[in-house]
Amino acid sequence: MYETVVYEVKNRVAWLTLNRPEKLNAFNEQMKIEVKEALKEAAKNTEVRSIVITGAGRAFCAGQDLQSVKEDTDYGDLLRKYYNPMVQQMASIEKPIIAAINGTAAGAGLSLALACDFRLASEKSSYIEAFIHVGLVPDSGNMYYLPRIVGHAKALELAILGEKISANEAKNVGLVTQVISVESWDEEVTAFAEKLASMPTKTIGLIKRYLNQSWDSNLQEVLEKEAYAQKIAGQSSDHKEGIAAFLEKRKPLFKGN
Ligand code: LHQ
Repeated sequence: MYETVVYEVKNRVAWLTLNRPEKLNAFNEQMKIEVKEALKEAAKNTEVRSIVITGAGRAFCAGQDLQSVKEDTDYGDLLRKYYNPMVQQMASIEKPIIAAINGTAAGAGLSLALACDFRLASEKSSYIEAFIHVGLVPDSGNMYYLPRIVGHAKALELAILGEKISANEAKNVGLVTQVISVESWDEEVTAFAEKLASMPTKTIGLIKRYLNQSWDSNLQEVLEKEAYAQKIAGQSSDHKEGIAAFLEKRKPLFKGN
């Protein structure tokens, strides 16, 4: 049983809710351990074909719990022990991960959203690279993902000026995929997650793996990786189903393998 997160599986979707609302879902040690554990569970469960990370209450996540850090803590060690493995775990999970950003995403809470594959934004959500306000640098993959998502100049601006931006501003700079109204939030997030869960999961995993690797590869290497991935995708049962459905003029029923 988890204490700081709620984890449930419904209709092929794993829902991971950060659950320290009185602390705006800031990461204490327990929550770092439990998020990693719940993600492991979702990755392992073959029934699960998409993963949603969201927050309880009015925030998505306020980053590191600043009240729970001991004075003599080596922040480098803290990152190496908890945050960095979590970000690497998320990149290595070959299922789509959706950040359903219900409210404020700050500091490492924003990094967590950036490490997801999709970001759905509630119209109430806001985004702040809070690190600078406590004299820290962006961490937990923030300096990797932010410039790749919004471009170098905008990343620098957000990281150094540390201004809070709204959901609509986040959409305008490409930080989030979609802004959703409060009234249709649950329904639209569920529909998005369930749609992803009905897609060819194995192929999604390959796309995720090789798009990530493309940043460190040259054209020749990417071409070879595409050929390798396409050989695997071409042998999947979802590919066979996709072709059969196309020829029979019907909707495909993908099983995820
Ligand atoms: C919090 C927090 C919080 C504890 C709100 N902790 N209680 C990695 C490795 C090593 C070391 C350090 O850091 C890192 C990565 C990081 O994440 S560094 C950045 C850490 N995060 C921040 O600096 C964000 C701090 N929070 C804020 O700036 C604001 O609270 C935001 C902008 C998130 C929300 O503002 P408001 O909506 O005005 O809410 P509030 O400030 O009134 O907060 C509500 C409560 O939540 C309040 O508690 P209280 O008992 O007074 O009601 C806050 O103290 C608590 N809270 N963030 N990170």
